[in-house]
Amino acid sequence: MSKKQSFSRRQFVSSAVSAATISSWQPGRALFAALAAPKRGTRELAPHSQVALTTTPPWRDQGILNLAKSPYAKLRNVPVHAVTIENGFWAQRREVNVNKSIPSMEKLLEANGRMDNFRRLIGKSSAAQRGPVYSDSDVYKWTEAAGFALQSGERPELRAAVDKITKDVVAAQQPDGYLNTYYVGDHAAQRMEPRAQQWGHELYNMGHFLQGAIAYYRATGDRTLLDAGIRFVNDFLLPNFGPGADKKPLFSGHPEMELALVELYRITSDKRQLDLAGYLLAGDSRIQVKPWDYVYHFCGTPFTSRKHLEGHAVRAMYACCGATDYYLETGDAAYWKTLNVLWKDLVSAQMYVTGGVGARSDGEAFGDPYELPNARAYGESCAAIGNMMWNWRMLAATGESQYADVMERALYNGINSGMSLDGMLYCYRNPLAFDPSRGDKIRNEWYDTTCCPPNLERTFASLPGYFYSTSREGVYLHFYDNSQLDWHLENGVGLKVRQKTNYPWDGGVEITVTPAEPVEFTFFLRIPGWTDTAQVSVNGKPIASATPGQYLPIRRRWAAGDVVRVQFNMKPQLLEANAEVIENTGRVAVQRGPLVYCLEQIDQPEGVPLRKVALNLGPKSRAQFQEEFRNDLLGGIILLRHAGAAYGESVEQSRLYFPYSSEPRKSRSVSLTFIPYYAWANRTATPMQVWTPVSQAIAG
Ligand code: FUB
Ligand code: ZN
Repeated sequence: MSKKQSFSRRQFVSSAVSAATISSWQPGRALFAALAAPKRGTRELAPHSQVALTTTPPWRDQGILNLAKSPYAKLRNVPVHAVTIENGFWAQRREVNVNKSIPSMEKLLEANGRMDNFRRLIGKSSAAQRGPVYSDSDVYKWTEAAGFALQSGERPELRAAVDKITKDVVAAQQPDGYLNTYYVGDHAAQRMEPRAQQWGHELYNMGHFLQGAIAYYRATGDRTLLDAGIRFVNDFLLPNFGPGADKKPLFSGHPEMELALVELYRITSDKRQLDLAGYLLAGDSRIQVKPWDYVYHFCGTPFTSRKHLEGHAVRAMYACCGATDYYLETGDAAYWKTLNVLWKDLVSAQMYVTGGVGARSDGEAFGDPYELPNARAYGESCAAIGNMMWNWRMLAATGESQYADVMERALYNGINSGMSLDGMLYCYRNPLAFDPSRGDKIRNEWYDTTCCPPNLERTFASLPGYFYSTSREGVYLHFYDNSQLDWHLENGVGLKVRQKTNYPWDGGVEITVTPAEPVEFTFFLRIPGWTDTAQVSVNGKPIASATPGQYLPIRRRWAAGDVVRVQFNMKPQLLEANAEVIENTGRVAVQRGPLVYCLEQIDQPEGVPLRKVALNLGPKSRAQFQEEFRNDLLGGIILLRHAGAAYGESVEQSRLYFPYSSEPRKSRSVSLTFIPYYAWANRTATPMQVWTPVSQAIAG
């Protein structure tokens, strides 16, 4: 029996519609009614008039997600503008992002015809359509990156650049609300046909459109793009697609629209948009695809029937984001159960130590459990970003630090590696071992499928919005870096929090808490899972019970100038992988604080190839790392040195197979130099590896 057949219509409907939507529902009619009924204040308006938008909080104060009214969110987002990341680790990165990456990406999108694709439709260009079917999303993701950058402050040039392209994009929208630059002309007949739904990315593009439109709206209050997105959803999708005999079924093909629809719902309060997200997540049994396609596309079959992560990794991560968003609004227990099953699968068998996901290049997909190859790792930047986005939603649902730990792992490593230090080159794949002699160029300015570069840009631009959350009890601090929060508690009392630190190089953070008036609340301090000890004090008085991997709740009456001091243990650690991860047998990875380290050939002694080295973990040298801060190297890093062994070439070992010998292999002592993984491939292309073999045979 195919997966599809195993779901009854009732299961499908019940998972698509929240109990809140329908108090007494008639099978087969309720979802139809929920999606089709005109809503007062929205559909009763003429199609092109403006939909009323939520005013809680006002647009300027909405976070990355507007969870202000989400009934199942424990934590609420803090707007991007409320956090200023100052001189330090992320400021450097974000500076490059906004001054180099975002402007250069605009030029590249122009040079590669992505903007002309829109202009052609409005008679402003005669250039032929360029790029794959998902090319529109490149422009929209860039718009989102610009939108987040503008949430952090005025940038007239950037704003003008967005406004310019926005005019052309909106002008290219069809009168019925449809918008796509590929399914026009000769391709118009295929528009939203089953095959196009499966492979054509029409909904994926428009999902990114909505995200870009929302970020830009939250930066500027300009709703031009947002209104166009609402037209697409309200005038084109809702009247024509969805459950019910008079509507065509939808298959999202590449999940993305789901999470965008929920965020749109958070702006419009139009429940049909949330229901449509639920409908997409549930799948429509009228669309039949091959069983393999339900795996690959990670949609089309009820999300709540999923038992493990599989198929295309970005699709799966975005589906999990959408499903968590849907849960945050509906509290549907079946979703929560599935999300937990999938999350467990993620952290126990599918995630790289860098936070990257999606091991296989074939299908850009999750592999079998524990299939985490190093050199062949795919680890697409977009998938690591999807991982972080999903965990942000899980964190909002629970307030549990385990989700922030995954976010931090992905952010500092598998995401951060995706953009070169000068902000001009990008990794699509983020492997954990690499040999350039095989001809692969890992960092490139442009990819014809250029999903990752603007995705990285929007992530770095949105970063301030991930530092804090609020809850009814107080405020949560998730990420450490020099920064200032200027926001308020949920009871309205103003709150400033200043962090002073040299994190992630140093484990000490000084946090000054300044409420507008003395007030009792809980300050939830994230104690990262990677530290084995954490000393915390408030105004010099030690606070016991800081537990790694949990938030430390500090409840007290806070007054202006209270100081929390935190000290995490930054001693480098050696990590082993589960024995099922066969490639890592006998190997260790090095992590210091949140940063995973790697060996790059260029840093090793002359004539010592990486494939012939081992870390000397004999009794005297075990985990004895020397740390050196190098301001002049890779933007300023702490590099680590450790005793190692370099094996010579023996005649036997040059053969494919040779007789076993119990004699220890001959080696000489060398010093191995590790750099943070995110900084790899920023110099001459040389081999790299994260997991290094261990030698115990040698006395240290
Ligand atoms: O299909 C659109 C994007 O292109 C996916 O998210 C990436 O994996 C790449 O295939
Ligand atoms: Zn990508």
